[in-house]
Amino acid sequence: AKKPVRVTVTGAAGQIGYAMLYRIASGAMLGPDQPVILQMLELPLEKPQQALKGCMMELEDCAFPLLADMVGTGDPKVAFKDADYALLVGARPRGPGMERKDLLSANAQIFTEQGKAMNEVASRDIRVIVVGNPANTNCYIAMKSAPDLPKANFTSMMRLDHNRAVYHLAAKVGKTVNDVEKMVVWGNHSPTMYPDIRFATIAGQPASKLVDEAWYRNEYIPMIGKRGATVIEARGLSSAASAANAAITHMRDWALGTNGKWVTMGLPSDGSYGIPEDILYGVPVTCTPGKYERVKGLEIDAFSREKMDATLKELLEEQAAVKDLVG
Ligand code: NAX
Repeated sequence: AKKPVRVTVTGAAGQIGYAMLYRIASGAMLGPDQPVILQMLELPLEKPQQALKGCMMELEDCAFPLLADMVGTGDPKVAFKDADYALLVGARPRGPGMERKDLLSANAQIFTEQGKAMNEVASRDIRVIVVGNPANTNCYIAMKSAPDLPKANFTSMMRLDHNRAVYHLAAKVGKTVNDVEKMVVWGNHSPTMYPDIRFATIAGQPASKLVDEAWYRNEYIPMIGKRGATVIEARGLSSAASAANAAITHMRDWALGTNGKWVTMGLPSDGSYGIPEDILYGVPVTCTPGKYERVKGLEIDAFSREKMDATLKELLEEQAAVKDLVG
């Protein structure tokens, strides 16, 4: 049998955490033959710690064969100890009257602390996905706070945006998600993201020939960008099951590979596509087990450049707002 790996989940008792823990413990993330040890972090306050205990009772009661052990804690140094994978979901939500800058700085503190804890106690090749918003900038902060860990191991979640983009493109032409290849969602996890279908195919046909350009520009792009808000309107709560699923598939693809299929990850930029180095930005990748590789050399036309620069501008503004708090 394989040796268990340690998986940290922060914000474990929140709604995404609750939709995520049981799937990780069932093998949905790392495969049906990989035992896991769940290391769950919640705020060190009575209510969230109590809720976390409840989640752990349910994990016990699932009797998952792959769940080798579990830890629940309010201390990041316990949660990240020797961790091989970390899903950073917990973040400070925007409260009433809170300015964008306050939100960024509250999160900068959380992700500085967690980055430092990982730097100190995690496995030297811990693989990290940041889900908590603003995900790309939070990931940037964690990465900068963990200088002894490989930068390339810090990623942010663009996969929910990617999955939304795939589904709605397939649905438009009456096909299924299985028919869609080579989707890209560039940039920030925010309404400025740019779902780019120029390389996409649907059942082997170029997507841009199958859908109307005006629909793509005027309806599809804004619909994908605002999908999170549309779910909130309907459900009264933000996306949780789909967000947990996106994080799990992001990690699964990274750990087990994509067999040549393109997926979108937020990665620290290597300078390609005109994105300044280290900015966390959604780009297309393929994965082989344990390793992602950027899809390189894609042509960027004028429309795309404008869209990619607009979402970059927002990321640069976020970065500027937290500059003094980093590193
Ligand atoms: P919830 O408020 O239900 O859960 C968050 C949990 O995190 C709470 O239980 C809270 O106690 C805990 N927490 C807060 N600060 C913490 C800290 N410093 N250490 C440990 N735990 C902490 O939110 P939920 O709906 O689960 O969403 C979590 C985050 O995901 C939010 O920031 C949300 O904006 C973000 N999302 C990101 C998405 C993406 O695509 N990148 C999509 C979905 C989601 O909106």
